[in-house]
Amino acid sequence: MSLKLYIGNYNYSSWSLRPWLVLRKAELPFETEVIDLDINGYKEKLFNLTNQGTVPVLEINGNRIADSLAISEFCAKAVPNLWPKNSIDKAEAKRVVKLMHTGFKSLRMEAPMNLRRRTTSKLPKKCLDDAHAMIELWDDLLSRHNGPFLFNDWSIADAFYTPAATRFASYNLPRSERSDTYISELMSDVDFQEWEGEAFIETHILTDTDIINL
Ligand SMILES: N[C@@H](CCC(=O)N[C@@H](CS)C(=O)NCC(=O)O)C(=O)O
Repeated sequence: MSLKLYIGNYNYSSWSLRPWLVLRKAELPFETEVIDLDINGYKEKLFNLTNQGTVPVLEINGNRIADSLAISEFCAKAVPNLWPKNSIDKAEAKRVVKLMHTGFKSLRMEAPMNLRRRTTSKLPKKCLDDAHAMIELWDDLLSRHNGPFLFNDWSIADAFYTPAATRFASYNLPRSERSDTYISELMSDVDFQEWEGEAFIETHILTDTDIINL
């Protein structure tokens, strides 16, 4: 099987990071191609890949699928154990992944992933409410599953919350001790560290994202 993952910029593209982590944990060999976002002609490039006009996109033997969740589901069909084994945990993991995929909008807008960023500036209340709700969700799952991950062993749920974890570090968001340990666990993951290393040396800058909450 020949796999190629088209991604956005390492520093900013949270949706790209998720399936990249899933492919890594699945140990499926894949090539990566970065598409610089928000520059002349970038949207055309994205629409040339799929009619969704976004990254990530996974090319499988010449066929392409867009969307972080669709790509993750493809990997979970190809390789066992990317979702929790227990069927109740699996159902709940899918619920919390969907929640991340569609929810926490203010946190996503007001505190976008920006791996090079460290700031202590004040964030809007809605964004802080989202962050608080995420910590409550993590604390509940971690206390019920005995950690270090949301469902004990690493799963797609942890891939979906890794970009969110980085926002707590970038924007100095309040968190419980238990969730702080979880954030450290995700951010010290060897695959995440490789991605972050790419972000640190990447030169493409999204000025509009960098000036949010300066
Ligand atoms: N629901 C999609 C969202 C993908 C998405 O919004 N990707 C961003 C990059 S992180 C993108 O392609 N932005 C370019 C644009 O919207 O013009 C997914 O899960 O993959």
